[in-house]
Amino acid sequence: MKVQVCIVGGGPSGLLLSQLLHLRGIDTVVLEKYSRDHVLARIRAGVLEHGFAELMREAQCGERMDREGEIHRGFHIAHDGVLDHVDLHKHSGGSSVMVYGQTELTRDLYEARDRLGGRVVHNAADVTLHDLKSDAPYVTYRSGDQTLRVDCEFVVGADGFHGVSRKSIPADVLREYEKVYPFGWLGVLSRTKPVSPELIYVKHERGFALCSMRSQVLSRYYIQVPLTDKPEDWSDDAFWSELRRRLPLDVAARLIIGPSIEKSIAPLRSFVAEPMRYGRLFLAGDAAHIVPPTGARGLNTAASDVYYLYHALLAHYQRGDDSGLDGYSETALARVWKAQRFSWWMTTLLHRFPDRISYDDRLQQTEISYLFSSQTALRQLAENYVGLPF
Ligand code: RFL
Ligand code: PHB
Repeated sequence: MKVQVCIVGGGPSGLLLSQLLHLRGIDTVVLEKYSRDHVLARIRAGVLEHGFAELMREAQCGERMDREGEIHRGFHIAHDGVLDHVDLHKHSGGSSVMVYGQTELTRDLYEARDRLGGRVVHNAADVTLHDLKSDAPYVTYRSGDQTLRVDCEFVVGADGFHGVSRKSIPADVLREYEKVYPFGWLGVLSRTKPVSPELIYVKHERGFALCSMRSQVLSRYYIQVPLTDKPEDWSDDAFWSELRRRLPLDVAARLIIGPSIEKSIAPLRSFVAEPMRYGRLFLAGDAAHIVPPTGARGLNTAASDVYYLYHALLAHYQRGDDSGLDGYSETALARVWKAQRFSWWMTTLLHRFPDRISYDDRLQQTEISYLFSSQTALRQLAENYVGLPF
């Protein structure tokens, strides 16, 4: 097979880029390691920034998102038994976020790819990238007992944190920055009415908690747990009672519980790989960087990579202008690091660190009281949460 752009990874980054390029007449194929059902069984992000929602509309994938997604103009932070409000709309100068699940968004992208006859190969095993420094790179993969080859002009590595693309960059070229947090988030999805119309981030002496949602009938809750815990260690009853203990009393009293339909633990980690380009390979999304979920930046940062790469490839194919491709790594990384900074800040603000000292506790309390006493501090939070401009 011969295409202009071979995209490795059929998650949101790969699918969105392939859809945007296809609409502009640029030929792509997406190679995905797993089946579509497997990809659609992942429960991940829930909060989309305005720029991402715009990109979904440009990709002609925004219809259901605009119908079923919820616009949120603010969220709460619970601490010391009180519930403080962050008015995103007011403090960001009129912006808001969209609450729409990554699972639904990925489904919409797959359906859009089907409608246009886009090529997405599932169960592509042993994907291997070749000759990335040449003008004629190619990718091989195994399907059953056949090895197939895709010749292309560019390769996009959108295969997530555990993918092969980043690992195809020689170790003496790649620089990796990593911070592993000493806890994880235990997440539960339940078919219940959310406890609050807006998200509640909770700082509590027993550990962080988050009340989120996918719709008015589907709730998503998280609690901070030690890294040694396993989802099987937590019965539904144990989860609900721990969540209740971390919520302010009146919120706990309103919590509606039900059987979990998904329960999983995500470790918290920050990671950045530099550069995001090696020859004809461009990395996008979790393949190049991940953040702890606290600031809801992961998928949104993936979307800004897609935005830069889409425009860079358009300029190359439409005008022979390679400045966007040449500047891609630097441009994308500048925004990536700002998302890293914000996620680190929110994680540090709200979690209970096992190795903390009393000084850290007082600083954390002071940071919270400063936040809610300063319009400038609230503006900084709002500006980052709704998404910095692309
Ligand atoms: P993905 O989604 O990991 O997709 C990569 C795809 O590549 C495939 N793949 C391969 N394909 C071919 N060959 C190989 N060798 C391959 N290896 C892997 C995989 O099967 C997969 O289909 O990366 P992508 O597209 O860059 O998207 C990134 C997002 O998934 C991620 O950043 C977010 O989910 C992070 N995140 C959140 N982000 C937000 O912006 N807002 C949120 O509210 C938010 N909440 C979250 C989150 C992530 C979480 N977890 C579980 C990590 C909440 C959680 C709990
Ligand atoms: C989610 O709904 O899964 C979610 C929302 C906000 C976050 C992280 C996860 O910061």
